[in-house]
Amino acid sequence: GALEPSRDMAEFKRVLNGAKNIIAVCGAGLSAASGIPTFRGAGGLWRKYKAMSLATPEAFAENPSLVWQFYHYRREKALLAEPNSAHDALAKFSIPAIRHQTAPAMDRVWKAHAQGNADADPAANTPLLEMHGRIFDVMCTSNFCGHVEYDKTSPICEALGGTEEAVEKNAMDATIPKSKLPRCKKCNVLARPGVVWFGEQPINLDKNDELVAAADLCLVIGTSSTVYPAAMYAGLVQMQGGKVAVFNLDRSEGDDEADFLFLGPCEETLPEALG
Ligand code: BJW
Ligand code: ZN
Repeated sequence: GALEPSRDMAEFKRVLNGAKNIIAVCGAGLSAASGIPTFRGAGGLWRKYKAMSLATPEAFAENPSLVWQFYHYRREKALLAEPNSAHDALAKFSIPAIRHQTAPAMDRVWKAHAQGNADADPAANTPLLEMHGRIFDVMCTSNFCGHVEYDKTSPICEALGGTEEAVEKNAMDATIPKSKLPRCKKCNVLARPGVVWFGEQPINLDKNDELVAAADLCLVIGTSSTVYPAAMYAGLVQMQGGKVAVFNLDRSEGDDEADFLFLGPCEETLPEALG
């Protein structure tokens, strides 16, 4: 719009209280305060490493050892993470909105998410749709098998153990033979991280579309809004007359179109906004 987004918290709370269907598009910035590096932006992983050389199926086919080294490093980081106050604020806020599920259960789902933990049954009535997969899922590369297993083993395989130090020093060097990389526990074919890479189809798109179509308020939290189709959701909500509120450390793609813009660490702004 022609207007600058509002930074009026009281006005945002009025909109929040009046909203019937609220969705949140959450990016890597949500977990920055938990010590998990973001992709882009200050301190982002892809300042050091070329995104396209690691997060594509082609990169994995070319050099599975290098790609596994990168994911092993990030798995180890995620294992150390604890939920931060932005996760807590979302958990507390979503509890009354969820039917058929007890409050402590929802709290667990969000906490589990923060820790990349699948203790929560993915088939349960969870409000969380992890559209780019989960870092602890290990997936078979055979189309005939397709077995996916949630696996927090540290290290994920013996050969990768200790290689995270080289990643930290920006000297990724893995030349581990395929036979020593993680293998499918069902058919023993080479396994890959169970995440969604560029060019692959995001998970739960139909469910996402349904939620977006019904939403009258979209919170956009800690995302650079550069990756599609996720980056599209806020605009779609606005096109159907809904409001958009962005919570980001810095200015981000398209945030000048938002109705509300709260700049700063979301672990500070979200508890205030949702509390
Ligand atoms: C804080 C903070 C704090 C920091 N508080 N804030 C042109 C147009 C449209 C689409 C395309 C196009 N060209 C190519 C495409 C498609 C492509 C795409 O979007 N490319 C763009 C780069 C242009 N998209 C795809 O390929 C997707 N698939 C697809 O489109 O399939 C088509 C299809 C549809 C239907 C059927 C069949 C096919 C797949 C995208 C997969 C993305 N995968 C990754 C990796 C996941 C695995 C892993 O973990 O490694 O997903 S990439 C990476 O980026 C990850 C993220 O989910 C995603 C978005 O990043 P995010 O979350 O926004 O993080 P950052 O780091 O970018 O931003 C962090 C933000 O937080 C910053 O703004 C900070 O300021 C902020 N922040 N600390 C608040 N404390
Ligand atoms: Zn298999």
